[in-house]
Amino acid sequence: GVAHIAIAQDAKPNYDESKIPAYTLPDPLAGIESAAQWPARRKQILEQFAAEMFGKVPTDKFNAISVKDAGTRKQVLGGKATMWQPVITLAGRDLNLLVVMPTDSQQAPAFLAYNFHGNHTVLDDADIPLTKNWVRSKPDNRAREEDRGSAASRWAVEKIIDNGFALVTLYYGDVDPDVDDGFENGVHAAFPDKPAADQWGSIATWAWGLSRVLDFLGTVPEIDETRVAVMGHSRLGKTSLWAGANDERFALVISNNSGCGGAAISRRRIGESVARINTSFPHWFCDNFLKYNDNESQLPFDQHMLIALMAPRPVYVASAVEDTWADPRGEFLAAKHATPVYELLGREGLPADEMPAVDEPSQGSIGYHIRSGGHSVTEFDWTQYIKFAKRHLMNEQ
Ligand code: GTR
Repeated sequence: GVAHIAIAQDAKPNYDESKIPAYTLPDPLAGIESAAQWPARRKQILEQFAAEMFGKVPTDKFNAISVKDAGTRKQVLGGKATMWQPVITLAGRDLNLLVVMPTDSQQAPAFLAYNFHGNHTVLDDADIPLTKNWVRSKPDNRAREEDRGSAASRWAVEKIIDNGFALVTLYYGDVDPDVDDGFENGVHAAFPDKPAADQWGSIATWAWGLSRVLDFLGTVPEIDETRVAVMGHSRLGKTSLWAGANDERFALVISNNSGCGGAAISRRRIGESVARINTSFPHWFCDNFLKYNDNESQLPFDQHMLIALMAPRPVYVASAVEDTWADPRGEFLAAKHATPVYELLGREGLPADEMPAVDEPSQGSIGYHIRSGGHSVTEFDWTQYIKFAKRHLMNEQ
C-alpha cells in the first residue's frame, strides 16, 4: 500500500501569492499538433486522472438501473412546472430523483445536480419524502422536517423553469454516504472488494451515479438526454467535473466553487492543499493520490487538464471572492490554461486573458466568473449558468 503522509497539525494554509512555490504546469497538448491527435492524448490524460486521483470504477457489472417506483406527476409553481419523483435502483440502492420540468415539456434540456442534504431541502413541498439516509451536519445525521426548503436559495428553480429547462436533483448520500466508512456503505456494499489503490473514492462513485442517472433520463420523453448540463457545488463541483470528464454524453459541465481537487490548480497550494484534502477527506480520492501530499510537482497533470477533458463541450468554472479556501485565482488559471485545447479544436475557450473583475463573467466555450460573496450557490451564479446553457444548448444568444 501507499504510506499515508500526515500533515503537521500546525501547518497553516497559505494565502500569500508571493509564497507560492515555483511550478511548471504540464502541457495538455504535449506531443500533439492537430485536432486529430487530441482523442488519443485525451484518453491518456483521462486514464492518468483515473489512476492517480479519482480512481477507476472497479467493474461495469453494476451499471444497470431499474425503475423501482415510476412516481406520479403533480403541478407546482402555479401550474407552469410539473414535479415528478421517480425512484430508480442502482447497485441495490434507491436513488430518489426530484424532477421539476416545464409543464408539457417535450425533450427539454436539463440541469442535473446532486444536493447536499436531501431533496426536501431544495423545495418546500410536503410531498417530498425526507431522506432516510445518513446526512452531514445534522443532529444524529438524520433529515428533519424543519429543513424543508432550507436550501431553496441555492436552487433557482423558478428561473430554470421560466427559461425552458428541467431540473433533476438527488441527494448524493443516496449513492454513497459522505463519510470515511471503509467503503462498506452506499453502492460500495454491492461491490465485493475494497477499492484498490487506483480504484474509486467517493467522488468517482458519485460521478458514476450521475452517469447512471443520465442513462435513466434517456428513457424520459420530457427530457432531452443529449442536452443535460451537469452542475455541482464544492465537493459536488469536483464531482460534476469528474462526471463530465468521464462521460462525454454530458453536453455541458458546471463547477461552482469546486476548489482543491476540482477546478483549482493543485501546484499553487493556496488555501486547501492536496495533503489537507487527503487528510480531512480520506475517502474522496483513490489511495494513489496520497503520493502527491506535499508533492504536487510530481502530479502528471494539473486541474487545467481536467477542465480540458471537457473540450470541445462548454464548461463553466465559477469562483467567489470570499471563498479563498477554494483558491479563486487557481480556478481562473485552470480555465485559462485549458483554452489552448479548445482553440486546437476550433473553439474559443475562455475569452478573458486576465482574471475578470468581480461580478463580470467571461463566457466563450469556457465560462468563468468570480462573484462577490462567499462559498455558496446564488441567484447570480444560476443567472450565468442559464445564460451560458441557453447559448450552448438552445442556440440562443
Ligand atoms: C470543505 C472542503 C472543500 C469543499 C467543501 C464543500 O470542507 O475542504 O474541499 O469540498 O468542504 O464541499 O463544501
